[in-house]
Amino acid sequence: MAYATGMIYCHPRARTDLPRSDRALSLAGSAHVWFDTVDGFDASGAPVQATISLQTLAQPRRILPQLPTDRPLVMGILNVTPDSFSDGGTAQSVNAALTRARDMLAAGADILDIGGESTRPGASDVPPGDEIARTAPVIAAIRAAGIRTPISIDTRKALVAEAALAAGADLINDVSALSYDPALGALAAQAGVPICLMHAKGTPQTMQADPRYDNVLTEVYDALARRIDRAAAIGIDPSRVIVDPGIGFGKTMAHNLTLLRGLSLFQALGAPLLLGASRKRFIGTISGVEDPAARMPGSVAVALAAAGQGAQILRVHDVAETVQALALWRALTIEQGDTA
Ligand code: HH2
Repeated sequence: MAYATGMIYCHPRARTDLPRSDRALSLAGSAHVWFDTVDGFDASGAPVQATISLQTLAQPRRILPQLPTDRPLVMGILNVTPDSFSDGGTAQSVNAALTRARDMLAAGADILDIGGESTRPGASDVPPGDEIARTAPVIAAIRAAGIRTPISIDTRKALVAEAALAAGADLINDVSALSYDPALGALAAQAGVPICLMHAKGTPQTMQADPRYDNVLTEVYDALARRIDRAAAIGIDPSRVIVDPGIGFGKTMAHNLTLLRGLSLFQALGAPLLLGASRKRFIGTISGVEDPAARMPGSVAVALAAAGQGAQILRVHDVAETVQALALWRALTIEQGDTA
């Protein structure tokens, strides 16, 4: 179903090839990704004139004052859970988590995403008290160690986010896009921190039970547009919202691939775009690699593809490998200068 009657989708065609055309504009302030064509289409898929201002597509997406806007940022995943699908149980003590944080920062992570509840398919809810006991001490320890790097709290719950912000977190990452805990939106509005709204169809318990869409790209786009409106109605400044199509959350492999191929459409929402595909099941299915921890090469390939579509934040487990790949991608896609 389309977001609104007469909805027109405006899809900037992201490119990184050189030289750029005379009409090239940088996509969302990127030094690497450009466009000179915006394809407009309506809910039936019929081509129409694009209506979006080029300024909206070209403007940089500022997430926090200390973070650059002209290149993809790497968000390192730090799960302090016993059961996350690929790294569960590997950073359960505060000391182990602090060591992992230091390693990811030394490897070049721009943001740390700390989570105390697995949202893998079939996972069950963790009581807020347990989630706080897992995450807040780790955030406090990172700050006590003098580390100032932005920290995101990966939670659906206001109490957990509140404790994390008090311990020194800077942004909220909500995989339910404000649909799980009614109090989370008010907290984000009052704290004035950036919040990532991720698309999911269903809950972790149900989401992989035969998810269906008529058109996954426009339906996820419409849902995110509605979430941005709802966040604004709660009092969240639209410039604080980050969007994420939610790879693997109520999506088949074909859905994930369609979203990745069309990812630059989401730039028309005017918000920074986060992508989390790291080690997910479709990477294992396509590559034939069963062990999630061994899916680094495929994950890096997807991260580079997302970077090429202008994604502003790449949420990854393998920080060093992703940073290295992006360094080369950046050298090869910059219009001027070289790295000599
Ligand atoms: N994926 C996971 C968790 N949080 N947040 C955003 N914004 N986007 C994602 O794609 C995303 C996310 C699931 O991955 P992981 O944290 O590795 O596993 P688990 O949920 O089992 O802890």
